Amino acid sequence: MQYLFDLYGWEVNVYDTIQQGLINRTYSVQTTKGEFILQSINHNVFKNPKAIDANINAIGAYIKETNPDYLYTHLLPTLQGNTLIEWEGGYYRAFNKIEGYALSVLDHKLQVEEAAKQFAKFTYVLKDFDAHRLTDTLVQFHDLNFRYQQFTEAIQHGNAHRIEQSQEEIKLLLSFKNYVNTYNNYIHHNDVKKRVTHHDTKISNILFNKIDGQEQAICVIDLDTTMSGYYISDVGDMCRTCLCPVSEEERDLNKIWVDGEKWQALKNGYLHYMKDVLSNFELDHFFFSGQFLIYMQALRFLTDHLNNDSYYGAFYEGHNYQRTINQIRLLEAYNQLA
Ligand code: GN1
Ligand code: MG
Repeated sequence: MQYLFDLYGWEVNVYDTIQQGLINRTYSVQTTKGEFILQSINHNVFKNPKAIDANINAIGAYIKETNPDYLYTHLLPTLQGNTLIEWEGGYYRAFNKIEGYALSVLDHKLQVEEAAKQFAKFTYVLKDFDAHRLTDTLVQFHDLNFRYQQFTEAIQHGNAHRIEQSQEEIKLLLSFKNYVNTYNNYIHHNDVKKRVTHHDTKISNILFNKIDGQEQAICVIDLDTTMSGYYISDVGDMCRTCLCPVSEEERDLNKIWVDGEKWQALKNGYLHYMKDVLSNFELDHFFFSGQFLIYMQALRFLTDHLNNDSYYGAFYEGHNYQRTINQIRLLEAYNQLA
């Protein structure tokens, strides 16, 4: 690590890993100049770290010019001016530490509204940025056809024992195929537009802070999957992670329920910025966003379980199976809002 610290000109007192996401590894680094965030990009998942770097910098430059007061996670350049470092087969980048904290569940509908506003604002401030300038950092990332296809492959060629044990969930997820049809009708509609979309709007990717005693969502983080996409991705992942009092990690399914008032708060917050930007057809799919994303996440967790946890990893036997049944229960609870 000393090699990296030297590139940034840091005199480091202490550093430690911090819990941030399932994919990358993140460190908090205390230096004589203050605290920084250093992160290694998971190269097994992100095959093209340079594209991530270029996307974040392109958006950063645009924001500096058009909206300099917007709080954005600019990449920190090394003393030589690089924002991405290749070292010992890994890829690293750093950020200034932004004062604030992340939450994995929200207790109050005001927090939901705040978070939804902040994610909406991100797409809103970039509404005139040509989304096609961004490279897809994960190809077909939120393509439900692709995720469904990966799932059908896993149920044929995956771990036979796990396939056998997951029959009930497999049947259930196959029976929800109509979401794939709705998704296809949606993406092929003339009034649907691709925009700069975050694609990982789980609630822990918002920083909160207390400002004048009031808790506010101040900033969007983790821009690795920011690319051109559909707004239903972002609203969907908020529905998945903001409306229920427990997270995808919860094993007691009785704790899973969906709060209708929080859903309304999410909608109010998101539409505060995006109401006049979205077409009527897009707006009509606001509720579908949640079905789309929760369903896709259930497919992805079960696919990974059947593929021996090769993508998400597992901290205990059956971890991705547990996450799957959590998300299926969440989907059922979400549908009760309709
Ligand atoms: C991963 O690691 P993190 O928090 O950035 C995943 C998301 C999933 C999420 C589920 C690149 O996000 O798509 O929704 O886990 N990111 C990638 O917790 O696959
Ligand atoms: Mg992420």
